Amino acid sequence: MVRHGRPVTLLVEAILRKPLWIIGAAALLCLPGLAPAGILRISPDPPDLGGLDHSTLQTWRIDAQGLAYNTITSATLTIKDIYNWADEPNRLFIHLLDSAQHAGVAVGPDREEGIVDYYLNPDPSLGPPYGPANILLDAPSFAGGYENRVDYVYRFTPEQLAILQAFIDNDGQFAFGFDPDCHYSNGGITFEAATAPEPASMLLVGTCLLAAAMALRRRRPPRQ
Ligand SMILES: [Ca+2]
Ligand SMILES: [Ca+2]
Ligand SMILES: [Ca+2]
Repeated sequence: MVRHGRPVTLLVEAILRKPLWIIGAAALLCLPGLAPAGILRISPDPPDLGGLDHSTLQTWRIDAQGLAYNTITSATLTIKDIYNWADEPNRLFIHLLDSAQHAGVAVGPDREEGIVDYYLNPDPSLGPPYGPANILLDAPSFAGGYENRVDYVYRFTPEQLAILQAFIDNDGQFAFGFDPDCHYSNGGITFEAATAPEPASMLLVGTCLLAAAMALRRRRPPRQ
């Protein structure tokens, strides 16, 4: 039986010797190569960032070494069952940070009155220190009351994926910065990102497809 992982040349020879296995072998060899090279799925600890109260700021630093120097094709931030405690004007400012001083989750005080995005004019004395670069991803508002809870899903744009990639490539980590302005409750936060297949995987796919094509050609009876 031809096994995935043997030298490509041996695999090609095996396919050519046993053409009846072509379809099965091509599926075994090619399909794994088409799968994403890596997927990161992670939640903070605690999963709800300890609640998202108006008087607080949060940074969530993520070790994403596995995504470094790959091509990130998608990234999504999900907040489950989020709602505001009261029916009032509110904004949840969500920033993408190059890094943050503290690993994992750090919570600091937000002493600014009203709805003011801390990360646009950050003062380290007010909250958890952050990285040297950051961009605003989104600033959604949410309806008041548990009965109005929603699953918030934010998908990175291609431009934001490129920035995320740069933030990860420089030291293997990035962070989210949250400034909840007002009093939110949520059922858990998740970040998920996927990368494109590695060049080596694409080479394997190309090689095995070429081998299958050659074998099929050998099996074809000569024209009359
Ligand atoms: Ca706040
Ligand atoms: Ca604020
Ligand atoms: Ca970084």
